[in-house]
Amino acid sequence: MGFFSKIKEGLAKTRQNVTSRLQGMFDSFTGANDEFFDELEETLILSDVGVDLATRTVDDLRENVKRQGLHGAEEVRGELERLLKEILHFEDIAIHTETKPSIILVIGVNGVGKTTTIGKLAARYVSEGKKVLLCAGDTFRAAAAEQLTIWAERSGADIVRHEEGSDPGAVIFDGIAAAKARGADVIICDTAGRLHNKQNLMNELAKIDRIITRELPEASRENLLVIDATTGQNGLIQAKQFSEAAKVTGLVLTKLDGTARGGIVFAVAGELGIPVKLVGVGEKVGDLIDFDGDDFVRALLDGTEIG
Ligand SMILES: Nc1nc2c(ncn2[C@@H]2O[C@H](COP(=O)(O)OP(=O)(O)OP(=O)(O)O)[C@@H](O)[C@H]2O)c(=O)[nH]1
Ligand SMILES: [Mg+2]
Repeated sequence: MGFFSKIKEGLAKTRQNVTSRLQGMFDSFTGANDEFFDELEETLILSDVGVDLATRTVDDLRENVKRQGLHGAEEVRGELERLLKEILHFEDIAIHTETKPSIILVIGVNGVGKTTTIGKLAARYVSEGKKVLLCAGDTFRAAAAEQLTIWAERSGADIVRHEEGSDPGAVIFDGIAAAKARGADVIICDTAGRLHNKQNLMNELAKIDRIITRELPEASRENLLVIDATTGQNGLIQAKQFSEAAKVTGLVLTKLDGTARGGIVFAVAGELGIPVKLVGVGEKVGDLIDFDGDDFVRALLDGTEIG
């Protein structure tokens, strides 16, 4: 299944909510008047685009429609599509794994889907013929390393883990050494989503980030922040906090299948200025897709059934 069909399927709940509402608006379109723009703004806000961004987008649309003299429903829809695509457009949305080894650090609050995303990513790289090493950097929760071990076995990746309660920085350090010794292509590091307090967590992440920089100064490097799409605008607040601990190179938006408010994608990309690189649309290993902003917008605005 291509990204377009897969994202359409993953967006089923959002499509029932947002897409059908937009479709209804364009079906009964009688002109780009205040009523139309107000309803559009409301629809965007209800889909979690965020008040500021929704207002800005509708203002831009209003202005462009006027300036370019756009009339019919298709013309207005086309301009809306262009504006939405612009929000999601970033020059570089690749996950960089060029060097051997390359390293991906996965961060985010507890329960957002970090470990699951790592399992899915590991399976993907292994299937591409890469040697993958997982680092169990979440030493806080007893079951965390166990969960990662299951994903490692399932996907055919190696794993480096220490005892519960040990220093996460030491696990990452050992993981990097093991990757160098074993000739691994990609290292993927799990981290805790919760420690005794938030400041602890941020300090720990900053420390891990420094260790990676020191041990692999030339390596391709990703710090992926995982955000649960169902938590709405809360995800934005988390993202701002994590960005202070480590430079986030990309966002992973999980559980898009579980929300009727997929507009959160615009909020995170638009407000944070960080590209969405991956989206999770289910719990299974294949339910992780490379994000494509153009297709995402098309899937959101396309009122036809999944083909
Ligand atoms: N529906 C759906 N569920 C998901 C997705 N990604 C993860 N999950 C589920 O979310 C739950 C939490 O996932 P984890 O991967 O354990 O989350 P975590 O961030 O590692 O959590 P902590 O280790 O507690 O910090 C699990 O039940 C996953 O199966 C997704 O894209 N869609
Ligand atoms: Mg976890």
